[in-house]
Parts: sequence; C-alpha cells; structure tokens
Amino acid sequence: MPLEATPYLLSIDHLLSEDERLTWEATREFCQRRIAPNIEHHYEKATFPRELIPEFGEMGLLGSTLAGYGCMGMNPVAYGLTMIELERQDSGIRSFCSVQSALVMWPIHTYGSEAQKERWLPGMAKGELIGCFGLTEPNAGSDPGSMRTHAKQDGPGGDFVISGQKFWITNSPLADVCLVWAKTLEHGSDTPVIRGFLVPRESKGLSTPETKGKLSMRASVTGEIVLDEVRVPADAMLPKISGLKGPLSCLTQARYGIGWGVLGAAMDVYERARRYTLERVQFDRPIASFQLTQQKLVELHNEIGKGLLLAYHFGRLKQEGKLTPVQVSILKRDNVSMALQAARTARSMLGGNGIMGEFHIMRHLCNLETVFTYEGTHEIHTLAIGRAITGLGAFG
Ligand code: TGC
Ligand code: FAD
Repeated sequence: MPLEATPYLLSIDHLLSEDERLTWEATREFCQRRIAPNIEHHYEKATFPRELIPEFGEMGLLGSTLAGYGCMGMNPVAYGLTMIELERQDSGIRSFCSVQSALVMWPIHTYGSEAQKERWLPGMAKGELIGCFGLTEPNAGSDPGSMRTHAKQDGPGGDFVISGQKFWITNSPLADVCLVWAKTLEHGSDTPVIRGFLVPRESKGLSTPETKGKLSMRASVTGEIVLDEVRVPADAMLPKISGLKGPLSCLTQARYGIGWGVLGAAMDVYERARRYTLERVQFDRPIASFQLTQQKLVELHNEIGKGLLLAYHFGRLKQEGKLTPVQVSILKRDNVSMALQAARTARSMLGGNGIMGEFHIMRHLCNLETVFTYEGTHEIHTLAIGRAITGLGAFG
C-alpha cells in the first residue's frame, strides 16, 4: 500500500535526501513484492524464506552501513528506513538482517583483522554466507558478564579450544560462521576476559540444534550453539576488542536498527486498523465514526509519528558520530514498547478478526513480544537509562 494512502501528519519525508527517499521506496517495493505474498505461510509453518537471502544481498540490505567489501556504505537514516520496510513485513525478517549486518558483519569490520574481513565480509554482503551472534547462555541472559563459555589456549600455534553452550541464537542452524563470545585467560593473568571468536560451521565439536515450539518469531530460525572442545586457530579471535564492551557495542548497533524497524510493524498495524474500521459497519455506521475508535486511531498515529521523529533525530546524531549507547537504549525501549501497545490496540479494533492470521496484526503482536525481550529487555533498558539519569546502578 503506498504511504500516501494513509495519512501521516508527522511525516519525515521533507527531511530526507533524494537518495534516502529512493532507498526507502525501493526497499518498500522489494519487500512488498518478495516478502508480503508468503510471509503468513512461513509464519504458520515456522519456516524462514531462505531463498530470499541472496536477494537481500542484491538489494544492499546486508552490512548496508559498512564501507568496502561489497557493502553499500548507507548512512544511518537510510539504513533505518530499510529496517522499517523489513519489519513492516515481519520482525523475523528484520531480525535476520539485523543479526547478519549489525551483530556479525559490523564486529568483523570494526574489530577484525584484514584476513578475517576478506574471508567473511564479501560473501556475507552477497548473502552467500550467513552469520550468527552467540552471547546469551542458558544461565546468562540479561547478565552476559556471567557467561560460562570459555576458550583455552593450547599447543604451539596458540590454538583456542572453546567449550560451552549458547542459547536463543537467531540464525544459528543456518549459519556458516558463529561469532562466539567466550571468557579466556590471557598472558598469565588469573582474571578471565571476554573475547570474540569466529567459529566456522565445519569446526569439529560444533553443533547448532534448532529451538522448536516458538509461538513468536516463527518466520525466524532460532537455535543453540553447542561447543564441545571446538579447536580454532589463534587467528579466529577478533584481535581489536576485549571485554564486555565488545558484545555490548555490537548490541548498540543492532538496537539502533530495532528502534527504527519496529516503526514498520506499528505502521502496518495502524494502516490495517484504519482501513478495517473505515469499512466495517456496526450500528449502521463505519466503526471508524465512533469516538472511541477515533481516539485509538489518533493514539496509534501520533505515537508512530513521535517514534519516527525520535529515530530520525538519533539517526542524524549517529551520522555525526554523536549518538550514545544510552540514547540507543531510549530508542529501543520506547519505540518497541510503543509498537507492542500499537499492535495490542489495533488487534482490539478488528474484534474477532484481529486474532486471524490473514489480518496479520496478531503475527506482529506475537513477534513484538520477543522484540520487547531480546537485545536487552525493556526492564534492562529502563535501568540503563535510570543509571544514566541518577548515576546509581540498580542492576544487582
Ligand atoms: P557495564 O559495566 O555497564 O559495561 C561493561 C563495559 O561495556 C561498556 N558498555 C557499552 N559499550 C557499548 N555499547 C553499550 N551499549 C554498552 N554498555 C556498556 C561499558 O562502557 C563498559 O566498558 P569498560 O571499558 O568500562 O569496560 O556492564 P554491566 O555488566 O553492568 O551490564 C550492563 C547491562 C546490564 C546494561 C548489559 O549487560 C546489558 O545490556 N545486558 C543485556 C544483554 C543483552 O542485551 N543481550 C542481547 C543478546 S543478543 C540478542 O538478543 C540478539 S537478538 C537478535 C535478533 O534476532 O535481532
Ligand atoms: P532473563 O535475563 O532471565 O530475564 C527474565 C526477566 O527478568 C525479564 O523480564 C528481565 O527484564 C528481568 N530481569 C533480569 N534482570 C533484571 C534486573 N537486574 N532488574 C530487573 N529485572 C530484571 N541472544 C543472543 O546472544 N543472540 C541472538 O541471536 C539472540 N536471538 C534471540 C532470539 C529470540 C527469538 C529470543 C527470544 C531471544 C534471543 N536472544 C539472543 C536472547 C535474548 O537476548 C535474551 O532472551 C534476553 O537478553 C533476556 O535474557 P533471558 O531470556 O535469559 O531473560
């Protein structure tokens, strides 16, 4: 559906460059043509449309903000607009691109050696190679610093032997390379430090069983990473980062994209609710003519507009290199919460039809429950912002 068909009184169109507008339109057209027709089917069957991955590459949607290595070098606002269109279709599709781009390609580009970049980035940009990001563990979710996965140096070449288990890992069953965060002891120190390791699929002792039975994010593949004494060469370690800030800085990139992406899900539910309530007649009038329905539409419309302005403002700050992690927490927390509330409200506006797959809103609603939890739960971002404004940590 063209944007003009649904009123957005808080539009950002006039703030965009010609290139940004063209990127937005081209991505919307692609997503509408290639994702929309089958997404409900994939969700129902709990399958991911794998055949689209090379097309994401052709559209420049993989590693799009990075420079060189076959990547597009898009600015942060253009990138945000592409996230909107992916998530307008389904959060699971945006998740695939977020993980590949922000959680695997970005750290290789930022913290990797030249050899690591050459080996992985061009294939990942084309969608020929898939990556996953292994931080969470069965006993380390919100508190990743308590991870147990460890890497021990062994042998004359300085190989690492990695053991542990990662849980809830998007794309792991599909991945050609797993970026695994593990603790290791360095230079005779007895304090372990967190390091990132690029573990190829063919590594002996690596397995990635799929997690079945999700009632959310069904069009996204989730699994474990099980590492049973997996031996990798010394040069599998990302050389330019150590400590928890390694994975957390990747999350800052991905959370920025989520803060934009969820606006797409919110726009989709708002547009569907508006259309439905204009057509559905009860008490001899379209239900959109009732004051209570209009109040809901106005809330949806205004909250989306404010979320878009926030994302745009932070996008320009990011472009200037001035966006801070806590501002990204504000964007992720508030826009996800807004989108989840929008999906609940829109669902109610369709009455019984709101729970049906063919009306798409329930699918967004179920997906957004995951988005509320991953990449830092709503509560964790609340505490990160609380810490920034009081100077007092309330995490533990
Ligand atoms: P803390 O002491 O705050 O920080 C440790 C070091 O990290 C630095 N740092 C950051 N750097 C960049 N970006 C950020 N957002 C950062 N946050 C912290 C910090 O400056 C410090 O550096 P240094 O040099 O002083 O050592 O660490 P903490 O242990 O107190 O933890 C803080 C807390 C709770 C906020 C953090 O652990 C956290 O964010 N927890 C949430 C975990 C999480 O988000 N997991 C996500 C897993 S991945 C995922 O969900 C992917 S879903 C993918 C998809 O399908 O889209
Ligand atoms: P917990 O940390 O156990 O939290 C449970 C509840 O307790 C939450 O409400 C939380 O907010 C609350 N809580 C915890 N600590 C505090 C506190 N100090 N104060 C107040 N409340 C608190 N991880 C990856 O590494 N890579 C991935 O690709 C990835 N993909 C995912 C895909 C899906 C579909 C899902 C569901 C998760 C994914 N995750 C991934 C994991 C995700 O990041 C974690 O689920 C998330 O960080 C929360 O961890 P947890 O589930 O262990 O919950």
